Amino acid sequence: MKIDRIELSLLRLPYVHFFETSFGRAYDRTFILVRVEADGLVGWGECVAEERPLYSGETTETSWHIMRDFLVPLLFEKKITGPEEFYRAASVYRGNRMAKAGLELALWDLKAKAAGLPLSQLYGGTRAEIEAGVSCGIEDSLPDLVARVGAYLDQGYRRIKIKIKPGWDVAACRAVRDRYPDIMLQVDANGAYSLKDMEALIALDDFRLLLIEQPFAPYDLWDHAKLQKKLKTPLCLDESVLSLDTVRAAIEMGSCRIVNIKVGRVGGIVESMAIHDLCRESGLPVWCGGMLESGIGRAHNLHLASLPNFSLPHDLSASRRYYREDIIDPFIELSGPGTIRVPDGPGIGVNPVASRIAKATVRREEFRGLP
Ligand code: OSB
Ligand code: MG
Repeated sequence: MKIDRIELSLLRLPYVHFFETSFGRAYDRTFILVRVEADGLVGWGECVAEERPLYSGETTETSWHIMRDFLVPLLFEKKITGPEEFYRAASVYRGNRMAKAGLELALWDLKAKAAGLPLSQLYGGTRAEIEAGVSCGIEDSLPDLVARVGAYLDQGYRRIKIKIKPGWDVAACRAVRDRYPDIMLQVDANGAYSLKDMEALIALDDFRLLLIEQPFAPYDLWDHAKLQKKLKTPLCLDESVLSLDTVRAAIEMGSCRIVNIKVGRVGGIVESMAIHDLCRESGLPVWCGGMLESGIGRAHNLHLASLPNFSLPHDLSASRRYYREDIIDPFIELSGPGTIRVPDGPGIGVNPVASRIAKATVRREEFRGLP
């Protein structure tokens, strides 16, 4: 296989409903689509870096720069075609994991299409359907939040995550729990707390939450370990989990009992699978986080989530939860109450729609290797 052409596109898609976290409110998403052509096949990846460096230090512009000036030349110069080979070669560059993952995903899609297999089969996935979940942003009022949770439950979702921040935490959990005493509920702070907020965090222990996600800053494995000792509820790390090594340290320190795996944040599928395997050996369940991906990134997540230790419900919802016009055909839908089927066609198993991609594209650049 020889890579003929790589195309990067910057897309902007409006959300169906604004999404507010402890970082602020967003009305749309800007992200980079990666399209790689080889031997008449096309592989697709999505780089989940956001426009502003809030969730991560990477942005759409840093990722574009790293892909254009370092990763794409590396691929062409070394005549790399396989995702594992790309992962090893790209590891000479530090950080920039979302940029690396965007390209690696496209190479995985190509590899699976060349083999005529769905990605999940290439990964050793064991599930045909995964447990879906919805991540609910911060709303203008508690009644708005409860109404939104109710609407998602009516659509069939069975696990709800709510975003919290200081001042929107205990009351938000109480409002949802009072109305829905038995649902699977969890919270995500995106690192908005510090040790001085211990009291509010310990109060969350009373709401029978599945987990509390990333209360403290990303680098802060130590304070997470201190908090975990004081809680019955499992802590789950998101932003802190950058690599296999951080997961090993977190497990040894007791910083969490559950791990959220995001393929972009950890720098690709190879790293995600290594984290999955370590957590499995260590007795920690993992689940697949989301970055409000388009259908292309979400299809990739569905395949990853088919691995055996992805045993808690995921931040994986139907296309219409996010976008009115998702860029794939068919849309991702719930296949039963709270479940989504893993696509079973070759590669990502969903079809990108050129016209919708063109409509959402704000910039594009193509690269070709030497003949
Ligand atoms: O912290 O999990 C997060 C979206 C963007 C950035 C960070 C996060 C999220 C979500 C959305 O919670 C989950 C989804 O894609 O459904
Ligand atoms: Mg999170």
